[in-house]
Amino acid sequence: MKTKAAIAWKAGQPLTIEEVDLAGPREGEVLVEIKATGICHTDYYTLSGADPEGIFPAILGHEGAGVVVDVGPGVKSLSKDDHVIPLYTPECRQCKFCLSQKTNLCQSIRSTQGRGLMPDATSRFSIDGKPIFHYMGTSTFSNYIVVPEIALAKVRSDAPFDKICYIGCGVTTGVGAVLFTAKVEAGANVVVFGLGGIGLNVIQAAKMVGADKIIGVDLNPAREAMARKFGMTHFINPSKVENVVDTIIGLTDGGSDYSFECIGNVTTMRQSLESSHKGWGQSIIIGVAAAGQEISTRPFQLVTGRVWKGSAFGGARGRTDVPKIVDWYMEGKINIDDLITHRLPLERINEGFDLMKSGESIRSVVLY
Ligand code: NAD
Ligand code: AHE
Ligand code: ZN
Repeated sequence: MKTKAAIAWKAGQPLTIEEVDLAGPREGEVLVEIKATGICHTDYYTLSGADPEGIFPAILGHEGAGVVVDVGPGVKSLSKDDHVIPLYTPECRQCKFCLSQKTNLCQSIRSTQGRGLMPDATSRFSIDGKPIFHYMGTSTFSNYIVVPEIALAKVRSDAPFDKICYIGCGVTTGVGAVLFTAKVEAGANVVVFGLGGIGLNVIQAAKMVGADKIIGVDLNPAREAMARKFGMTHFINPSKVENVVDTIIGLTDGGSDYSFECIGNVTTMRQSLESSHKGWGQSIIIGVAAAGQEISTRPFQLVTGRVWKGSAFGGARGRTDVPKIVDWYMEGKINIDDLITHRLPLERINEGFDLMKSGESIRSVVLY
């Protein structure tokens, strides 16, 4: 069949809208019509050329929601008309990682996914017979996609696609990092570096679990008002204070209990650790840093009890946890609507990237 998609032909170039050939679902695969997709900073990161796994030409996008159109042989858990959210972190429930119950990082299809291919090492997308690569196993900047059954969360059918698409990455990443990775407890002091599409979700989850101080750090002063609305109690603009680490330590009687880096900058990653409380403070790295970047600190920071941890997709097991997060949204427990600041047709997707770069948008959602 044909599908309309935004193609990334080369790093650093705007996407172009084209008609693409899409081959049907094979064994264990599902054809999905994407109804809406968010634009995450990670899409921009890969398009910029900074992603060591970035390959071109590709169809980017990993924050979508849609409807099952057809299923391939052997698919048992999904059928036509089911509402789904594609998962860049699948959940096979069979690999060593899934069975460990210690991580959400299912590895059953990770190596082909990282090479822009389906699990059988081929692409379903092509133009004039030449393959176009998939991205993060999802490629939600295409109106129709083929994905493995294990990479789809089935969700309730009364949830609006234009809002729950954001649960496909940003909401789950931020909320999950608080609930599943850090397990923040009531009364804890929390610091959030970066108040964008991820950081604001960290803030709303910190408020939800009853954190005491919730300190936000961002260079963009326009982020303060929105962050306060979501539960931030103190704002630090790094350009307005002499030393961010000392300011946090001063506000928190010795350092944060939990600190979340939601920028992807190795300097703020270090600040996130070093402003954590001696003996127990945890710094959770969510931001994705460019190829070649490395983090550093004095090992004494770790010897004296601070912990550096990472979180991918909020530590969420997609098929199990994503439907619950959709329920939380529908029950009014989490606010998604106010974070979606812009809505665009696919034809204007490049404007969505511009709005992110200029700091004007929190999330732009593309509607098909
Ligand atoms: P975003 O662009 O919406 O937000 C980034 C925020 O950081 C902006 O508000 C910006 O003003 C602020 N900022 C930038 N440089 C800063 C600095 N030096 N000091 C203080 N503030 C600064 O991006 P997003 O969509 O929220 O994504 C944030 C990061 O999280 C990206 O690196 C993205 O790739 C990553 N990410 C990781 C996961 C994961 O699973 N680990 C999931 C989604 C996104
Ligand atoms: N290809 C990148 C990996 C970037 C990365 O860490 N991605 C996160 C999700 S970001 C979503 O917006 C992730 O899930 N990581 C775990 C994994 O297996 O990729 C790079 O830098 O190499
Ligand atoms: Zn993302």
